[in-house]
Amino acid sequence: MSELERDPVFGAVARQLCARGDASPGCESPPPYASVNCRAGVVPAGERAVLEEHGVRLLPLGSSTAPWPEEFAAAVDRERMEQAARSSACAAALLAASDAAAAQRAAPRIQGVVNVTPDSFSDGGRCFDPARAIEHGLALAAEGADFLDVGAESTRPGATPVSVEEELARAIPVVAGLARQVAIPISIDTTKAAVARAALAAGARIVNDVSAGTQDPGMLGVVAERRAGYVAMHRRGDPRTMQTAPAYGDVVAEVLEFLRERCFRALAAGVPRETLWVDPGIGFGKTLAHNLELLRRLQELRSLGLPILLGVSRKSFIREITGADTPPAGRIGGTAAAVALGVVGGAEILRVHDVAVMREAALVAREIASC
Ligand code: PMM
Repeated sequence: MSELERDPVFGAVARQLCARGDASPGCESPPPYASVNCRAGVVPAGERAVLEEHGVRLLPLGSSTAPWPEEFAAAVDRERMEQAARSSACAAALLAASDAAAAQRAAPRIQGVVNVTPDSFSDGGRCFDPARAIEHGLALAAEGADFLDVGAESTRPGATPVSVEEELARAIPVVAGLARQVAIPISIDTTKAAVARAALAAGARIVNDVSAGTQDPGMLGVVAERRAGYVAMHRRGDPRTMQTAPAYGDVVAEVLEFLRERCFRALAAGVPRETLWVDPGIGFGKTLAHNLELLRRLQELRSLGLPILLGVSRKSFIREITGADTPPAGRIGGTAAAVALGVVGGAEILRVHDVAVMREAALVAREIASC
């Protein structure tokens, strides 16, 4: 058994979590009766008995056709599961995964982007001046953003890295200024532990790390120590190299495996599971075909049982589809389409530049999808 499979959350149960309310004729347990698909041997016999006693039936992997954890969340009897969780680690893990799945049914949340860079592709340095960046963040909050994401190093393909000193000088006054004036949580978009630490001290509450901890070995420790939220995003290579002929066998499986491994590392470093989000990293080391495949099969990432953050806003895959030479700020229709389908695919947090419009798109998509 791998290290991951032994982990109570990502392992035996949540990894295979793939459940449905059981409507089979002849089922004697009182409804609701929830089934979980589980590979043979991963749940110890003693735990299996406790689960069955409390209304959860373990089925062999592949014997159920309804694959998503929220169906388990809807079918499970919470009170009985809480009882089971007292004597079964598997039941506790299932309950945690089921809660995460239930949270995913809640309204999508919008993260507004504040780039304090001279060279971001999406807004071309509009907010490089700290006072303008703060003003922009306040405007996004007024438009209804649930979070603000402050970034001071461009991640666009070909971007040159900036030093820690430069990134601190750009980001910290903006984080501090916004934290004094808005009640919504602020995330710092950085791959550097020193920047994350300073931003958390200045009032940020979440670290958005597009390298998922692969760039700076100190990052996960800082996040755990400060009990901050953490976004682990998938990317291949770094901004200088990532668009040089990216290749995958199965892009979704590879992104999923990467995120699973990175989240496991975050958990091992002491980052609480409740504060982890995952992100497939649209446009980061991916061709148009890879981006489309990830968006089409986004729901497969839900098997991690963690909220999915999706960043599609104004990205160049939209231009590649439309062929229109519109500047990034004009890609609103394409962004709204991708946001709407992302919500249907299970994205819970949408990272966008145009908060009010995308909030509307996300809410309408959510409502239609949950009918
Ligand atoms: N995209 C950009 C920057 N940071 N962070 C996350 N988690 N996900 C993304 O997709 C993402 C990101 C690049 O876009 P920008 O230049 O508009 O910030």
